[in-house]
Formats: sequence, C-alpha cells, structure tokens
Amino acid sequence: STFYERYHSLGDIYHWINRTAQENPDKVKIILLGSSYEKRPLYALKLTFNDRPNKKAMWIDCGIHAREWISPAFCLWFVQHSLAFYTFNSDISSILDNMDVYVLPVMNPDGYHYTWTTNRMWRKNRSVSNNCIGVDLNRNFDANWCTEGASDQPCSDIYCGAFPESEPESEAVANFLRIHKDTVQLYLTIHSYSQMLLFPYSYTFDEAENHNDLLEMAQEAVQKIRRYYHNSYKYGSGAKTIYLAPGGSDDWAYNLGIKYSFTFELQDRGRYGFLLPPSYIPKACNEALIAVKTIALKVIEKT
Ligand code: 0X9
Ligand code: ZN
Repeated sequence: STFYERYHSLGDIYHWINRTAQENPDKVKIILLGSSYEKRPLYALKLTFNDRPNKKAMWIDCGIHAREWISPAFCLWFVQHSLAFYTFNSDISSILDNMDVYVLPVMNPDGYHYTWTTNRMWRKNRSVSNNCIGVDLNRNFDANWCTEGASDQPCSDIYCGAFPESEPESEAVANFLRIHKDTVQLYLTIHSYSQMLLFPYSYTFDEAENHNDLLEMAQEAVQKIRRYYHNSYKYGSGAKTIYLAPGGSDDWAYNLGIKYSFTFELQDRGRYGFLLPPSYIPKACNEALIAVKTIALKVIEKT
C-alpha cells in the first residue's frame, strides 16, 4: 500500500508536512497557528496555486477528535490529490485557481499521539483539570457554549472546558479564522464516523439564514457519493440530523460570518467505527473528496 493508504503516527505526519512543503516550495507554505496544551506545534499548510487579487480561501481541519484516524488521513489525501491532479483534473484546478486552501491535518496532536501510544479510543485533548484529563475541543468554541449537549464535568467525554476557547488548540484555530474571516468563505471540519454531511446549526433547532443553500449543497454532494461510490450519507442540520451539541467549530465559524460551514462524518456506519481498517482509506477519502469538490465549486459559483 502507498503512504496515503495507511494511518500515520504524529511524528510521521510532522515529517510529511515538512517534506510536502520542501518538495513544493512554490505552492505549499507551512503556517504555525500556535501550540497544543503539551506544547506540540499546530501546523497548517497553505496551498496557493496562483496569485490573483482578492483571492478567496477555504479551510479544512482534521483530527479535532483524537480517535477518528480517518480524519487526518483525509487531510493528507486531500493535499496529495491537489498537488498530483491540479494539472489533470478540471474540478481541482478550478477550485485551486479560485481559492487558496488552508489545511490543518491534526488539530488535536496531544490526543492523537495518546491514541497511538496509550488509549486508542481517546477523544478529547490532554489538558489537565483537577481530577480528570481532556476537553472536547468540539464543545469548546463560543457558540452557545456548554448548554444542552455538552457537559461541565471534566471527566465527561463531551466536557466543554472552563470557558470558551479555554484550550490552546481551539483558541489557535479561532484566532486564525478571526484574522482571515474576510477571505475564508468555506469552513470544513472532518470527523468520523457515521457517514453524514452536517451544517449549522447544531446548538439550536433553528434554521440557519441560508439553510436552503446549505441543504442543496449537501444534497448534491451526497448524490455524487451515491452515484460514483455507491455509498449513502445522511445530510442536514446537525441538531436535526444527529443531536443537539453546542460549542462546535462549525457553528462558531458560521456565526463568525463564514456562511458555508460543514462537518463531515466519514466512514463507516458502525461496523468498524473509529477502527476503520486501512484498506478502507482510499474509498472513504475519495468519497469525501468528491463531496468537498462539489461543495467548493458551488461556493465559487455562488460568490
Ligand atoms: O459530536 C461531535 O462533535 C461530532 N460528532 S463525533 O461523533 N465526530 O463526535 C458532530 C459535530 C456536529 N457539529 C456540532 N455539534 N457543532
Ligand atoms: Zn468527531
């Protein structure tokens, strides 16, 4: 199997980030967003394939939740595909001609490392409070923070933290997006599992102002997955499709003004769950990729 058809340790991913930037100095830049609780660097890659004035951008983050290994694998897959197919694939070239792409391969490096060394099923980051360890970074954003669907108990797997952006990982991402909110038009965050395309809101049952747009985009993306990969994904607002869950990065980015904001839940639907075998990586990533392309092209069309 190739490099992209396997899961990689955190150290390997850091090496991959450096190698990818070094081998593509004209297209890939490394951005240091901040550092994790245990002082690991939070690196994003910026993909720029040409210089146009007023160029817009999209953001993709992976690995908010430590045990969802297919998620960082997708970020690597996406970057590799962009670099390899820009010249040959018209969808990729139209996207990258119109947008810069920021890719954060591992938003929760401490948790990810911990799943490789100690507990494969760890979800949260590794920050220490009185008696328990870890905050759920996807409950730590300032979007109806710590209401129903999150927990104020440090031992819970959905612990919201002491206050919004209490964690260096969520704060670093939020700071970056606040600075770049006028260029970033599309926010994507990659999770697993359950095969869903979710959009705001998750903290309330109220519909987003552009609900019909978001619904149409998700529907089109899901249809493409069904047609090309014969797999089915659910789609809809987070609260109505899975559960009420406040403090998520997607709702926060949406309220910041990034009106196209989606959470992807990749394969599978529960047979292997978080332990998706590496042989499933290519199909899981390719179907997510076709959905990303569909949505990004729609955003370009609309804006
Ligand atoms: O609960 C979550 O954070 C996500 N599901 S997961 O199984 N990967 O943990 C769904 C997030 C949907 N969006 C928000 N709740 N804002
Ligand atoms: Zn998740």
